[in-house]
Amino acid sequence: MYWNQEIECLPRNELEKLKLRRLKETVFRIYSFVPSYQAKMDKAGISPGDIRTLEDISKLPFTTKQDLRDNYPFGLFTVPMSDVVRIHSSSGTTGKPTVVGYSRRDIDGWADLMARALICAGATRYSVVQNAYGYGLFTGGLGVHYGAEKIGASVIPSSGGNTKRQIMMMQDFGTTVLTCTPSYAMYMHEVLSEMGISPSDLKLKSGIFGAEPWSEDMRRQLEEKWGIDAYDIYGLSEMMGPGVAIECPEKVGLHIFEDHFIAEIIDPETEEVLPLGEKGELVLTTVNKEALPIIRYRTRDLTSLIAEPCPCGRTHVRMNKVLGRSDDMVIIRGVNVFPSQVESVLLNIENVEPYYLLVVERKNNLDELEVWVEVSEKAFSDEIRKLERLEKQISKELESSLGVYAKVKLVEPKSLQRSEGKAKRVEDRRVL
Ligand code: DLL
Repeated sequence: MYWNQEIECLPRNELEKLKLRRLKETVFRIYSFVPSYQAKMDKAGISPGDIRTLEDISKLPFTTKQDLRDNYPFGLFTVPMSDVVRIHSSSGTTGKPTVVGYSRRDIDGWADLMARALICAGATRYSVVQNAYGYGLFTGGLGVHYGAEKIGASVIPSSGGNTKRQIMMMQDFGTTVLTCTPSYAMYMHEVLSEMGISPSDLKLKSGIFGAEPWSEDMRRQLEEKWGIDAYDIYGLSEMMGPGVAIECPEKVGLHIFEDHFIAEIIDPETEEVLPLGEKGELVLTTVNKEALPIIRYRTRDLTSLIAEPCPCGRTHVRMNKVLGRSDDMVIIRGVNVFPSQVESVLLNIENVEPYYLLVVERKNNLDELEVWVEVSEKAFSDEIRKLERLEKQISKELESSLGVYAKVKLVEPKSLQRSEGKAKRVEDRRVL
């Protein structure tokens, strides 16, 4: 049930002491080795010695993605390159990619965290883990891989793509745990059905899905379609990769591994720290990283923290499912809309498939949202009148849930692009 019960169930007061000790060390380390962060601290009039309590963290300056870009590629590392044993990098769709580095100790620590995460989500040494997160510069593949090996599971490093072969391996190798993005798990199920295979012919018991936002409704559909338990795993390259937080079988919030990361929630506008339980932007600090420690990283992910103890016995704070990234949020006539909200509405409507795209355009200086929705084969063969009725129904339900009008465009079954990794949910056609 636990990989490291002592740490995971550490009484809060001891956990706080451990966090404070490690925070002080981290601040000292960065101040000594990272000139750009030292300059920021000097400018804010704060020195490492000013961190005396955990609350003092709020005095420290933030780190943003821009800081990583400004220091591209290795400017924030606190060890010489001879001590760096691994590099990962984001795809960098805009501007320079962000580059992260790991020392031997970091890689061991990450493997240990991922071992804790996988066990937390019910995997064991008897599991056959098919790891369909991409291997390569993306942290998903190798991150999960090391943790799964560490717990002694049998790992199939299938990586993303080649979906028919994935399913063949699932059948032939007796996969019990599938790890991939939720959108890829959905697509895999579509291919499984096309191949005429029933999930009951497989040994699959659970899925550990993350790397992109997904709604509770998506969880319900994945669990029903596959006949599995679906767990949410969260992480980001800047902190390490997957394994920052994960759900336990209670499935109410993701435990943040606080002996490695300190979490705060801030108001993204005012940058004020919000009281526990309030919704805002997640800010994370690494307190056990060697090569690339990062203080108060603005994740841009919106969520809230849950302080109540969890029945599973873990004492570490939980975070709610991430609503979305502020980068994916579209503002339509002043109303903030996240793809995951649209997803929740769509997945509760009959004859709608779990594939959709938000298209944003600017017409006459006004932003307009169009939601492209795939309909089921059955609905598609219906008469036009019925399709029009469905379109109106979706539009009405979207409006009542989002608080803003969105035009709905029904599209043919299987016409929207399928995802083998992170799904693209927003197409921004505005020329700004
Ligand atoms: O996506 C690491 C990862 C790999 C996590 C595999 C889980 C599983 P990045 O590519 O750096 O790292 O992207 C990080 O993805 O800031 C979130 O916006 C989003 N994200 C990751 N996990 C979740 C999740 C990996 N469970 C960015 N729910 C983060 C919602 C998630 N969003």
